[in-house]
Amino acid sequence: MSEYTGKEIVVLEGLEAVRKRPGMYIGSTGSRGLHHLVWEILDNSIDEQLAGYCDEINVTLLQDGGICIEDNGRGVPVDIHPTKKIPTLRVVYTILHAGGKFDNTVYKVSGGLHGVGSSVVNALSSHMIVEVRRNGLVYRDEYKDGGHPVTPLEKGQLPAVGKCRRGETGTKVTFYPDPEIFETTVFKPEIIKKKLKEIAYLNKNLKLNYKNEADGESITYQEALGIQSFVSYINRDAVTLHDTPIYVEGRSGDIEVEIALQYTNNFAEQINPYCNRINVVDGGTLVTGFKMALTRVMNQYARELGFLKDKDENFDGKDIRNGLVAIISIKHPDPQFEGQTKTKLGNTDAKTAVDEVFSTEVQRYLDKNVELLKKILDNAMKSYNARKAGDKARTAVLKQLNDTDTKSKLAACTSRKPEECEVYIVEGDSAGGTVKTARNRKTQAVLPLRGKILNVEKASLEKILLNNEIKSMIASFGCGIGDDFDISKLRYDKIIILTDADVDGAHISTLLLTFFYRFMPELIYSGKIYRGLPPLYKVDYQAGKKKQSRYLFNDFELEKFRKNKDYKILGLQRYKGLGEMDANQLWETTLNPETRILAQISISDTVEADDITSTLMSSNVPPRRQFIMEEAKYATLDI
Ligand code: 0R9
Repeated sequence: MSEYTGKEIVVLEGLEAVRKRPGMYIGSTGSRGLHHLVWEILDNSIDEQLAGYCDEINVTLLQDGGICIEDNGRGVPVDIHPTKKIPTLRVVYTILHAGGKFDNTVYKVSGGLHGVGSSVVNALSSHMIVEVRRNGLVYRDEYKDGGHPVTPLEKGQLPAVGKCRRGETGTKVTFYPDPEIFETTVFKPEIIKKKLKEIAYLNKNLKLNYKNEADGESITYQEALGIQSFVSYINRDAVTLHDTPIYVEGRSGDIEVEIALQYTNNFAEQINPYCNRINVVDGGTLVTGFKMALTRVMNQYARELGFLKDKDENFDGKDIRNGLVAIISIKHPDPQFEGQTKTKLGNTDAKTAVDEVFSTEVQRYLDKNVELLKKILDNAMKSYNARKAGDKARTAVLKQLNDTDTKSKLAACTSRKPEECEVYIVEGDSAGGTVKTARNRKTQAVLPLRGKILNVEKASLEKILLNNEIKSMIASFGCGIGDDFDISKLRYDKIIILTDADVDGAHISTLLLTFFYRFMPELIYSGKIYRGLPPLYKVDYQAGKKKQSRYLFNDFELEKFRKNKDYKILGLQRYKGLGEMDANQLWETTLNPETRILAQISISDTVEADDITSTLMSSNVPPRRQFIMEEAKYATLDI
């Protein structure tokens, strides 16, 4: 191992720590953690773009299972590091927590690993190759088995392996995730493509070339209009109040602000905030600044244009955000990410900057687009009036929630300890009846729902709150809804959606998920929502002389079973619905915590989350069906 002696021990100790506790650095060793490796490397290229030196990134899924990411930035420096006395490139890729210190970019992307992820990715790879083009030369450094350098240095320097055009610069990283660390090392093209699409929206001058060697697919992602196109994409199936999203941009001190927004005829609002290209899903100061400015500006206009009279109270912020889809993207030189998951921005100057830039620029825009302004105020007025009516309805509903009548559909469990209780939300009264018989009465409650639940994307708050199925759920969970929501009051540790394994069942489940996503999102974020997966088949078979039967949960399992030469299939029953199982079978396959299969629902990223709401909830039928069928096949559900 060349000229490495004492120094290498220190290096490998750092990387060894990463290999011992990968979860601490990348969250998990499942598919999510695996893709995190790609995001870490990509982040470095995006940093280089933010610094103004890179405008193109190639991402190639290699035939042999590796992945190659290449940018045309300045190239990682290869000169000797002043204190470590080895090439800087090797420092970056082998010393934990090296990275940010050396770079002088103004806006450092400070994601999970604060831009120091290169060495972490190396530590978790069985093989990594880094190639840098700089000074008319091509340099290459290679590592094996979790970051051990295998390229001999020449007089302490990284040897050049070839020449390139002078002025041609860039970094190319190829790596192979270590199968000893990861449960799966297979990259999913769909996840990668989605990420690249999101990056393209957030970096309007960046060209991202995707290529998959396995199927020959190649796509270039480039969005000249950036977040403005992102908003159009989210709303692609929605009915919008205006064709082109409003776009404003500006700078306040060191902070750059960009906002795109468009109104739809939906009732829900959706604001996706990004700081330094990181989706701060819990919002924070940048969202507060935006909301304050929007409410103030619109109320001012409403009075000037006579929508509100002197005696009227102001529009509530929610009236003005009714049907709003917005992307806020700011660049901050020193972002403070707060909260347990570091997904909330804390800098107070971000609030002032967003407020200042947005209020000035949106007024400049709306003064020139008075017709659009009137449409927006009209829309707010409708919400204002509906809210007044809704307030009355809400009071009535909250009063009713205490009535035994609303709760009567719930077959409660006897335990009062939320940590051991779960509630099954079951499609239909008849299946509900069987579940009631089959369950463990102490810890399992059952709430049967009649027919399809309301599509909350399309209904007014008043209608939503008067819907019986929704009322039953709010009453049963005990934790309120919307602004009154309090997760500490939730009566159950798990809320399990149990529908038939068919298209209708998948649709009901999607409607329920949408309801939770819009009105009780914390239930999803804190991992309380599950889908029960009832078996699709019961197969009677002979293995040797023994006759046995087994439940199979999907077509893949059946296919696998059919291929197994040790079994002779004697009979196959396909369950059309939960109702076809008796109480014993239902207990064994779907209710018994020891043997059942549950899929925990999570939200993986914004583009995906948007997809579920806008793809599924549009009145455009084909994509909805397609998604439901696809979703029905898989056991791990990300929405
Ligand atoms: C394909 C993935 N790309 C990268 O990982 C990547 C890192 C990187 C980089 C710099 C330029 N491009 C990059 N691509 C860079 C260069 C310089 C200063 N800062 C950053 C320079 O030429 O002066 N680096 C990221 C960290 C480092 N370089 C550093 F620590 F080595 F400086």
